[in-house]
Amino acid sequence: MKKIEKDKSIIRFGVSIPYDLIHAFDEYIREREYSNRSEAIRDLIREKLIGQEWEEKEFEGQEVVGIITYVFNHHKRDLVDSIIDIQHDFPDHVIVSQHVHLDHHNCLEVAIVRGEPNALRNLAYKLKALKGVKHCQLTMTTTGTSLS
Ligand code: NI
Repeated sequence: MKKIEKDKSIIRFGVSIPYDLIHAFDEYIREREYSNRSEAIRDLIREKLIGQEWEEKEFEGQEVVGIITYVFNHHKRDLVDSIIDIQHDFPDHVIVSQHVHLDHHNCLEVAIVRGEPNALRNLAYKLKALKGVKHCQLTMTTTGTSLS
């Protein structure tokens, strides 16, 4: 009988995902005609890592401006305090933030930030890690000084 060698370069792992999220992901997979979830996940990871690498090279050693957009649960009252605390840890970076009440359950905030890319990333990661923050995205761009 032929012995099947296990490919050690492929790692399998289990992931816990909320029902709504996997439902949306399966929809994403269907639209793009992926044959399975694994291939779609591999592509998303590659895309994310390549995007990050590009961004790191693009802005290396420069001061940049950024916009952090985050949507969070309005009903988690301690969350607003945590968000404010994090912003206070970056007083030189946060230029302005604006709060919008999206609907009965959700708030949107936009923070305009400025500084070293790593500091801005760090700030965005801290916001993203808060429980109740549903979405958080940092977009960076040039301050304009390096462009003629
Ligand atoms: Ni609100």
